Amino acid sequence: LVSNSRSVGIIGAPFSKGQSRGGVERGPDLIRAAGLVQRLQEQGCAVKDYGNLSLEDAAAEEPLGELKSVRAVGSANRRLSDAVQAAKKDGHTSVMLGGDHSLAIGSIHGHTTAVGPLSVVWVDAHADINTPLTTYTGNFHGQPMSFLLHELRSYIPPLPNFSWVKPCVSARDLVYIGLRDVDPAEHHILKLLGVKAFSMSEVDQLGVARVMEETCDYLLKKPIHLSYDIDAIDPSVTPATGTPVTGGLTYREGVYISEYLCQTGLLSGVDLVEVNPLRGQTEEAVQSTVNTAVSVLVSCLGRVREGNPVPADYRLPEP
Ligand code: 5AB
Ligand code: MN
Ligand code: MN
Ligand code: MN
Repeated sequence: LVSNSRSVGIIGAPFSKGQSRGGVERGPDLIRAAGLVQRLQEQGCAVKDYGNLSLEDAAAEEPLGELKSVRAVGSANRRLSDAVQAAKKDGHTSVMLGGDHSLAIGSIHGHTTAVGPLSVVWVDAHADINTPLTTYTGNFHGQPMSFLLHELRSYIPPLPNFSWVKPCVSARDLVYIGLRDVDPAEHHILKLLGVKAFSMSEVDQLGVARVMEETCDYLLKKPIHLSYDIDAIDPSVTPATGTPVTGGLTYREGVYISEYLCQTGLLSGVDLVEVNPLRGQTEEAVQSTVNTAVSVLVSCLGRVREGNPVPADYRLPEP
């Protein structure tokens, strides 16, 4: 046994309508099948698996202008927000398994509703900060941060099934890591709001250790929500994802980010999103993606590569 006082609440969010590719709704079951719960228990976590939410409505939905599946995204996130609130009220570190990244709306909304103001660390190739009026794909997985930021309130139109979403994060409390595919309007928003961002250029320049030091020096001492898009990591490692972008984090950099945030003691909620088995060319490609997702998660919850300590009352066996 290993000493670890963490209790973890896992919420499966099999939802894909924040983008147009099927398969990402299989993420939660694949990540579980790769042994997430057992790995967490072996490292001493108390785990409660809340199972999968039922989020997908069968009914097809007409786009609202450019925007795809508006009502489905709104109602799925409302349910997710309630589930995350319940997990936080039960005292767990919440772990949301996606699903696509539009689910960050409900996950972060629920987290902050339960615990108060948060820091948000967004690890992603993309900034996901388009507004419903700047998006040119119409996909909500490219927009979640715009709904959450106080500073963007006046740029968000009213949308069906979104009236419950209230901005709840300040631009000052947001840090991006891994950016390398940012739309012009998103870039404008990041500069306008002065958002702290470590693109892949800064990871190259400073190294991941300094990026994490600067991230944690910058952030105030609030509970941290980590929203981890698997496409932050290089597609040579995590190819099975909807919008891969070359030039990403190595496996080791990706795990280091998790380890570092874990050891702050402030990590209070995690999303792991955008694992899509139908986007892997081979079984190995899918397994590499899923196993990396599990490594990222166990590192968020106390796994350290040097080996984890035994409990204080451990006695080395004598013959
Ligand atoms: B992901 C794009 N900026 O808005 C858009 O994978 C891509 O959750 C979004 O980071 C990628 O559709 C969304 C072109
Ligand atoms: Mn992304
Ligand atoms: Mn994303
Ligand atoms: Mn993606």
